[in-house]
Amino acid sequence: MQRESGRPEIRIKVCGPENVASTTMTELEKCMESLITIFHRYADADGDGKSLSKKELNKLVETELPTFLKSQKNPKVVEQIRKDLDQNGDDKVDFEEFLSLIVGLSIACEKCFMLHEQKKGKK
Ligand SMILES: [Ca+2]
Ligand SMILES: [Ca+2]
Repeated sequence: MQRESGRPEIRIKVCGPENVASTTMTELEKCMESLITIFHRYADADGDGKSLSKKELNKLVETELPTFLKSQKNPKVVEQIRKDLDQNGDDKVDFEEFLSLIVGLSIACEKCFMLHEQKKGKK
């Protein structure tokens, strides 16, 4: 499978059986686990757990990103997101494409956060 997204290839084996029993996960590790869990909670609905169909993505955004959804005035925003995310054009959003959404939103949130912090600092 060839990706032309210019993203760095990270080939790290993290799923060794020796790691499964690990109980002390850091905050960041928990975050990553949550992303995976949430993706599959929705992606598995139609039996194809590798990707989110249109319906599955709608459900995920409505349920998991309600604040973001409310801040959007365009009622077709999810449709727009799906088109933007779907880099290989198969009409579905796979895990990597889903991560682009999370990365994009996180970057936007971080900017808000920094602005907020700056304002607080000026008081
Ligand atoms: Ca699916
Ligand atoms: Ca796709």
